[in-house]
Amino acid sequence: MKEEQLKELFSRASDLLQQELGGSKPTVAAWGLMNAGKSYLLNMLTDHIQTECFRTRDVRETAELKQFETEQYIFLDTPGLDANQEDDFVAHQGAAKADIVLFVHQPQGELEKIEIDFLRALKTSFGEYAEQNIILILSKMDSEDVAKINAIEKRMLEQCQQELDFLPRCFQISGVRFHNGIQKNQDGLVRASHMQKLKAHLDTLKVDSYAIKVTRQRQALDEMVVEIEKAEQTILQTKIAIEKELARDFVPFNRAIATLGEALNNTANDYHSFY
Ligand SMILES: Nc1nc2c(ncn2[C@@H]2O[C@H](COP(=O)(O)OP(=O)(O)OP(=O)(O)O)[C@@H](O)[C@H]2O)c(=O)[nH]1
Ligand SMILES: [Mg+2]
Repeated sequence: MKEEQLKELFSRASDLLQQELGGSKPTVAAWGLMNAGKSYLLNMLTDHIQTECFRTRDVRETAELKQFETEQYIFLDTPGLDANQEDDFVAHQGAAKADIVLFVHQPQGELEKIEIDFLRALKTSFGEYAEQNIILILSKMDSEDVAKINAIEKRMLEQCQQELDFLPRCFQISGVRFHNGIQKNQDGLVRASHMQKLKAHLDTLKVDSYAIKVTRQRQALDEMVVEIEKAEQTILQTKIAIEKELARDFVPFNRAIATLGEALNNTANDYHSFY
């Protein structure tokens, strides 16, 4: 382990310990792969119909955390995950702050391995709150037929159960239908977007933000202790290796000294016997 890595570990630990645990409204973060529809979803959940609060686009758009506060919640947008550790750092920071995570998946097929890996870590960090506070969103449901959307949802839940032993709620959502429904005053479209179902579900959640944050902090600190112990082991092993190497390097030197000592003794003896 390099010195910077060790420093980063300690700075993360101290950030965690200093984290505010109470006081503000619960945070709902949208999290998921790039282009999944996170920002669009948050615009609809916060009733940004005419003007966007969270910028959306077809290419990677969100790079920073962005939030909007409503009466009940703070909604937090995060950059799309793409398995590139550096770029994902901000997204992980966002998820770490959340009390509720909307895990957004677009209907291109089942959950990808990387999504399952992200969900696994998220689930662990939420402890006993995982099943209630991590909500799967199958976005863009308008882009495929009903049978395909249902099949993808079924598969996603199967994957969660089989691979993560986890059965969260899943909502099929169409932000676009909600947007058009509100703009054109068409109740049918609004209903078919399922957005109100999701809003109603969020309203019923009794989020104990303090308890969740304490659980997540404890979990993160436990993981950090394991990392610090690993770092300690690496350092100890390096120390032993250096000591061994030093001892090895001293063998010829010690031998030379011993030979020299012997030679000096012999000379001294010769000298004494001479006189
Ligand atoms: N058909 C359809 N398209 C959608 C829907 N929601 C979002 N989109 C489109 O999907 C694209 C990506 O949407 P964003 O909300 O920007 O996706 P994101 O997950 O925030 O993307 P990043 O921030 O770049 O990771 C945009 O072109 C949206 O218009 C939806 O419900 N239906
Ligand atoms: Mg975005």
